[in-house]
Amino acid sequence: MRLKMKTAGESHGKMISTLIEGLPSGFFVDEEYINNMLKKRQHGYGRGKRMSIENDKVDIISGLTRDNITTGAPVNLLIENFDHKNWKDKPMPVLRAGRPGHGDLYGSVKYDINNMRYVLERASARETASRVAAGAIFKNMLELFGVKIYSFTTSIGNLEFPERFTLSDEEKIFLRESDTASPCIQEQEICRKEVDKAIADKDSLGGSVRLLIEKVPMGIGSYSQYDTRLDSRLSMVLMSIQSVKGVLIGDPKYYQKRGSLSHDEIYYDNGIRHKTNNSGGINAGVSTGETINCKLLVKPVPTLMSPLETIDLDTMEDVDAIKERSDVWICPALSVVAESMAAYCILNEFLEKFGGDNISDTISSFNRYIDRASL
Ligand code: EPS
Repeated sequence: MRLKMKTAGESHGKMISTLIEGLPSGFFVDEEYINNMLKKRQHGYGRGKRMSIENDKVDIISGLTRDNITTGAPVNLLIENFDHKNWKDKPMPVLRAGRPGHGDLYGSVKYDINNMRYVLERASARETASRVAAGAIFKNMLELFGVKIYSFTTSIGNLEFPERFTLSDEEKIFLRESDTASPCIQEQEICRKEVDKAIADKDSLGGSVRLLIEKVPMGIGSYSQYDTRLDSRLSMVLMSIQSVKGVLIGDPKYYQKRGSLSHDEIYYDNGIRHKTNNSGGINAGVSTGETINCKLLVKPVPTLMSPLETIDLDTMEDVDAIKERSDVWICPALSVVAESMAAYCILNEFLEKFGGDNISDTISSFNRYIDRASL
């Protein structure tokens, strides 16, 4: 059975929720770990004032024993929107002019929703809290197979940091606490300064983040059909994250080099290895056993304090887009969401390949595969 995750809820509704189907039984769900991931997603540098209102905590209402062990039944996760109480008794403000770069206009035309507020309520990246709550469970489960996932900022605005395709232990430790999702203090300082400048200029920023997925064994995914390729499945879930405009797997210079200088030579040393990893750990839709790495390109936040021009749909006349509370830069939050979505994709592949209704069956099958393939 494939794992399925669906989210529901609006940014200022009572709660947001996640429904997960297909988790094997026998797995301990660590609420503290989920809450830590939720906290990390909330408190990046460049976040707006909304984040001082919220205090995201998960409430798990189904699919677990009293000791927090999965039973194989659907798991339902809830997160309260604290801002709901500030909105619920006021009339819904009316929005008829879509912000350039936002989904307001397009959703309102598509669904014939007169008040664009209802569009942005669901299009909002508030929804990513639901994904992260589930992603924490997926990440934890993958650790049973030795898989670890990291994500960090690789650029802010037009400032690109030197490419890293691995992280040292020291960088991993720094990254854990960094409010800019940076692997070192120098890059963190640069990010903070850029955000401060954007705030002073009443502007917003985009950037990029790199994702590393370590210890996925060779043979995950398949070339046999377009929609079973690991790269197509991974890029689909990563592209689905609000503000992501591109996903690039492997070294961004891979396509510029000649074949003789780009493809990863194969050798044997206590297992099948590659001398380089330019392909980013996936070839022909199948994992190579090297670290999977990809880069996500993130557009600047669309809500601006110095607004761009748009039109009012009632009059079709030019107006300035709305100015309102917003985030200025979201790469640190997005890095947590990217880890969650990557965990969703990779765990799904593991459960499909190794099967099992109980997690110990899945682990036995995984171990048999590793032995059979001499990995
Ligand atoms: C968002 C706008 C801001 C963000 C929000 C996403 O919310 P508000 O309009 O209430 O100030 O803070 O992000 C979250 C609430 C969150 O939890 O990430 C948007 O328009 O996408």
